Amino acid sequence: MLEKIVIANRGEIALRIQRACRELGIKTVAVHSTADASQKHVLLADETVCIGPPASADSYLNMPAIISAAEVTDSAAIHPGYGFLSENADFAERVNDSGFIFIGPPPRVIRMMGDKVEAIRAMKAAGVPCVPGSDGPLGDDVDENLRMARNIGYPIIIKAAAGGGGRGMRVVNTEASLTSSISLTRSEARAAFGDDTVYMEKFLANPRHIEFQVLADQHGNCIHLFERDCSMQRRHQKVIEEAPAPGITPEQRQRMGERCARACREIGYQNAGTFEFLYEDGEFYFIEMNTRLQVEHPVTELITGIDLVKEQLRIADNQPLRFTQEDITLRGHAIECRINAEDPKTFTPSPGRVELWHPPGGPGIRVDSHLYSGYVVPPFYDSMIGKVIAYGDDRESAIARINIALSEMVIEGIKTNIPLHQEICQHGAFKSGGTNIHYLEKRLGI
Ligand code: MV4
Repeated sequence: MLEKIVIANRGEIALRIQRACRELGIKTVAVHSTADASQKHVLLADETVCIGPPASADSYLNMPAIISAAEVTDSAAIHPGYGFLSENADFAERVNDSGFIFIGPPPRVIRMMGDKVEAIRAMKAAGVPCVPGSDGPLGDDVDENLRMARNIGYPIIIKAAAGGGGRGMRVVNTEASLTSSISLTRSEARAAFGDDTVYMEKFLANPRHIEFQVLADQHGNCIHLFERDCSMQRRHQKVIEEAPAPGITPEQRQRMGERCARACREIGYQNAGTFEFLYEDGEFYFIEMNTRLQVEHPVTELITGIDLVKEQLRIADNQPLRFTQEDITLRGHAIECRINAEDPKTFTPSPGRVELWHPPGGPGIRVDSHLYSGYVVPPFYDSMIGKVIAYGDDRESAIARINIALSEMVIEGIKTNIPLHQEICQHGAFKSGGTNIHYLEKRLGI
């Protein structure tokens, strides 16, 4: 097994990765900014290295500083967590070229999935259903683009190949605005990503966001771990996730899961990954692949009993998967609420000192958080301060448990979105399942 690794992240996920390392007997090196010296995982680490000032660009995105930390601590590998450098193919390559293991897929695959046109091309070739669209980059031939959009049917959406996660997209409702919309999206993509490649898709009006988890080792074994529903979002930030997705039949689950696992084999995928789909009128449409561990991975862990981070570490250590697809079974239901340090009404960040922290507990409750009483939430990073995850025999009992947990937990000193979670989790539309991506912004009117 790997002897020692660098955790190139902060907050709850750094602590989560550290716990997995402890279970496997792996020593941990916490790299942190000057603002994060008192983070829980830093205090608990075997070794710590300060990698720069508070701004992410100078610390958690500082590739030479992180790789130097691996060198001076004689670490074997680097776990990037999520966000920051986790999907940066250049970073993964530099980690490998410096003689360390990047705990994630090979740089080539990260790069391929980072280009959404390439990702769709690969998935289509592997038999994964995609949204009807241009199946490649748009050219500058105005008539050709008009013809293509008319064939697909309006509304359509123009997306930047280098975008993703909601960045660099524009919906086009009528032919009259197509050409100017393509030009605008191109300019924005050039400015934002340094790449003006754009493509076209049929715009789905009221889809759900459903994603499949996969694990692939370095020996060609790939499995799926069912799906999550992440439709409860606001401005492309997920708020609540659950597994399995309400209303998906065992047959649909197995069919799509197996297609994802097969696609992994075909593209040479390794480590943990997620296939993102839009789901509308009973059909799945692939949109993007995330080549990292995700925030919402615990809901999958709870319904499968598999520790995804420990599996990531074993895969990085070149061990074959310890289970086949037939060994993976789905049991019960799990719901995760992301707790943010923010005003529950205005969504403005609310950093500051946590005067009191009383986590919820009891049967079926998991809390992934780096909070402690006296911890100061810094203003420099993402406002997520933890996740509360409830497991139950079925969706109804998971909802009952998440509501109890939300009413039990106490965070004083800063504002949090707990009241928002309570509103959602007591709302009839959520309780009946199958809300779509517009629910929070439209139905709940926020
Ligand atoms: C779409 C779409 C409708 N039709 N593509 C937004 C994030 C990025 N991952 C893809 N996104 C969308 N792509 C087609 N063809 C609607 C969205 C979308 C969305 C998707 C998932 C979760 C939340 C969303 C919120 C707004 C729009």
